Amino acid sequence: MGMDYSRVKDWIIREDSFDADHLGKCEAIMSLGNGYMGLRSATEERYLGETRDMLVNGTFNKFDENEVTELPNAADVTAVELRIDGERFALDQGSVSDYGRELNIRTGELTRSAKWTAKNGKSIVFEAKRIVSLARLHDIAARISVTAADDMTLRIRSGISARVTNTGSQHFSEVEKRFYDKKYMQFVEKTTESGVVFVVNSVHKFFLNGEPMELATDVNIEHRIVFADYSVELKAGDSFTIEKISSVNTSRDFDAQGMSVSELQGCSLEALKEAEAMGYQALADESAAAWKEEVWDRAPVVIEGGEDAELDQFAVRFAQYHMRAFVPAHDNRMNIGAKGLSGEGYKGHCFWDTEIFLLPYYIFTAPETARKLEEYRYLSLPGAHRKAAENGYSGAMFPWESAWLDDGETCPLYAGTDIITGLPIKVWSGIIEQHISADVAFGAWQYGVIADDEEFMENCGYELIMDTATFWASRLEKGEDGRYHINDVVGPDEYHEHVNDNAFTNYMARWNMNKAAEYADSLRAEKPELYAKLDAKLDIKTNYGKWTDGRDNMFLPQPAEDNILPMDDRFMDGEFIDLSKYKAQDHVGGIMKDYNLEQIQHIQVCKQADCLVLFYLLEDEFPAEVKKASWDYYVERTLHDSSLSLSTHSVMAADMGDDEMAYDLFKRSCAIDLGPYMGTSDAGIHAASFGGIWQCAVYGFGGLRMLDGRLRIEPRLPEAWDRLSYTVMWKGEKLGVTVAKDGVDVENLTGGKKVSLTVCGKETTI
Ligand code: IFM
Repeated sequence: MGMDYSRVKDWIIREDSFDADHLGKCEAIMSLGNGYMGLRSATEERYLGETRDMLVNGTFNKFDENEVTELPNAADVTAVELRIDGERFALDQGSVSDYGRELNIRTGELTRSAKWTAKNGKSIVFEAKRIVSLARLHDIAARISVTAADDMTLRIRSGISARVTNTGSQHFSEVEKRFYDKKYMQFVEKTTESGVVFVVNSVHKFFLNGEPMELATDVNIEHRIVFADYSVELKAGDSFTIEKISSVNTSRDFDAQGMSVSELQGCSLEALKEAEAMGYQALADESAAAWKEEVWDRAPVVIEGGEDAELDQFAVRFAQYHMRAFVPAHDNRMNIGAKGLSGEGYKGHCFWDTEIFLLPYYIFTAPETARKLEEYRYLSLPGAHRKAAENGYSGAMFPWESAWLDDGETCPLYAGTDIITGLPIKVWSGIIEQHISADVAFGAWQYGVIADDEEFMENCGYELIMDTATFWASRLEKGEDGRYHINDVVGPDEYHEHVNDNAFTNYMARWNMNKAAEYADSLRAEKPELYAKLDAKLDIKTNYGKWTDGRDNMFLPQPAEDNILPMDDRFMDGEFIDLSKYKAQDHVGGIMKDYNLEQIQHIQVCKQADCLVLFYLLEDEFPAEVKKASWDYYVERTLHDSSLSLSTHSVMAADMGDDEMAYDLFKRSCAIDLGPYMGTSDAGIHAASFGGIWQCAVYGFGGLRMLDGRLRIEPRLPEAWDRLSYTVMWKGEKLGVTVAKDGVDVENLTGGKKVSLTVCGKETTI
C-alpha cells in the first residue's frame, strides 16, 4: 500500500493500492488548483475518513465569536455515486485489482482506475479523470468511465452538496438551489459572517461507447443539496462515460463586484455552458497548455544524473506544481495559506512562510505574482496599524497569521493538548512572534531589488519598510546596559516562548530600521517629492531619529569564545537531553507527548531553524567560523518539527561545503509531502517546504543569492547530479544558468541589458 515513484520520469506520482484508512495523504498531495481555488483530490465515491474540500482563496469567514476566521469549505461537486445492479461502488467493498491513482504534474490532471467486482458478482473497469482548469479559473472538469464486464443496470447520483463543513463548523447559509432546463444545477450559498456569495454550477454529459447520449434526469432538491439520478442499461463490453463540468464563482471575484446575486448566477451559468460545449478533453488540453506556458516553459529547473536525480527532478517540479496551484496570481487581495489550498490546516492563513520561504521562487520566476503577494501586505497595513495600536506600539505590526486584509491578527488562541495539564495549549505566536514585521519588510525589499520595480517601491515598498521600522523603534526597551532590547518574544523556533533578545528578531529588526533610514536618506536626496509624500504619511522627520537610534544602539547577541551565536538569552542555560528518540520518530512533535511547553523552555531543543535562517538571510553579517560553530551546536539540538526547517539547513550545509549533509537534508525536505509516510499531509501540503525545496536546488546547489543588491552564483552540485539548469528573472532580464561538474555557464536569454554579477567569486558582466 502506498506511494509509487516508478513513474516520476513521466512527471507522475502514483498511489498503487487503496486503503480507506489512509485517505488524507493523496487527497492533499494530489490536490488540484489554480490559485483561485483548490480542490482536494477526494475520491468520487464516499468513505468515512474523507475530507472533501473545495477552498476558494480569500473568502474567509468566522464561524462564531470564539473562532478565528478561516477559508470555508464550499459546496462539493466531486462526489458521484455509482451503483452496479444496486450495489454501491466502493473500493473497500467487493474486490479490487489493477488499482492506480496518479497525478500528472505536467498537465495538472488526476486519474484513477481500478477493476472492481461487486459482491453481487458484477464487474466493471472504473476510470476517472479530473482537472481544475489553469486556463479558466472558475472551472472544474471530471470524466468518469465505466466499462461493463457483464450486463448491468448502472445508476448514477451526482450533484452539488453543501453538506460539508470545516471539521464541523458550517460556514454557509443556503441562498438558492435550482435546476435550469432540467439539466444545469445551481447551488447558491453565502458565508454566515463575511457575506461572500458562492455560485456553484454543474452539468452532466453522457456517452455510450463514445457516442453522446441523453438520459432521463430525475431532479432532486433537498436540504443543502441539489442532485440528479440517472440510470442506464449496459451490455457486457459497453463503455459508458459521464462528463461533469462544474464551476464556482463568488461575489469576491474582481469581475463580479457590483453584480447582484442573480446577475452572478446568470453570468456564471453562461460561462458554464461555454465550458460544457468544449467538453472534458478540450478543457483538459487547454489547461495543460496553460501549465506548459505558465510554469514549465517559463521557469524550468532541469536536473540530470542517475536514478536519485530522477526523483530529485520530480520533487522540484512537484514543488513548482503546488506553488502554482495555490498562489493567487490573479488577485492581490489574498495570499498563500500555510497549507496552500489543499486542506483546512492553519485555516488558510498566511505566515512568514510567504516572504522567507515562498517569495524568492516567485520573485525569480514570476515577478508579477511576487508583486501581488507583497501588495497584499501593503493592502493589509490597516490591520497591522491596528495590531500595533492595540499593543501600545506605533507603525505597522504585522499579524503573525493573516487572512482578510483588515483583520489584523487571526492566530487562534489555543491549539493542541498540554500533556501535563490536560488543557489546550495557549498559542503565544499571535501575540509575541513579532519577527513577521521585519520579514515582510525584507520581502518587499527583496522583491523591489530583484525585480527592479521602482514603481512598486514608490507605491508600497518604501512605506512597508518605513512603517515596520517605526513599529520596531516603538517596540524597543532600553536596558540597564543602555542598549535597546526586544524582550518577551517567540523567535522562529517556536519551542521557546517569552525569550529576550532572540537573535533572529533583534538582527532583523535592526536590518529593518537601517533599511528605512537608508531609504529615507536616498529619497530625501534623489526624490524629494516622493520623500515629502511619504513624510506626510509616515512622519519620517520624527521617526528617522528613532530608526537610527534603534539601529545604532540595539543589543545584538554576540558569539562567545566558542563562536556560537546564542539564539536568545536563555537557550544555552537549558538542559541538554538525549533527543535521539524524537529524531528517530517518523512523525513530528513527538517531544510534546513527553514534555509540555513549560518544560521545553528549559531544554536545549529547537523545533526548527532559528539562528540559521538569520545566517542565510543576512549572510554577509556573520563570519564563516560563527556559522560553522553555530551550525554544529544547533543541528544537534534541532528536531525539524516544523516543515520549514530542513530546507534552510540544506542550503546552509551547501553554503558551508558539506555536500553530503546538504543532499541528505534536501532529500528529507522533499519527503515531507512526497515521502512514503501516509499520515504526513492529512491537513494539507506544507506550502513553505515547497519554496524551501526550490531554494535547496537553486540557492543551495545552484548557488544563487541576492546579496545586498548584487546577484551571486556560486554552485555546488551534489554527487548525485551531473548537471543542473535553471532560469531566473533578474531586473527584468531572464538568465539561464547551467551548472555542470566542471563549471557554470550563465546566459542572458532576454538579451536586453548588460547584467553584472559575481560567478564563483569573480565579478563579471554578461
Ligand atoms: O510559520 C510556520 C512556523 O514557523 C512553524 N509552525 C507552522 C507555521 C506555518 O507553516
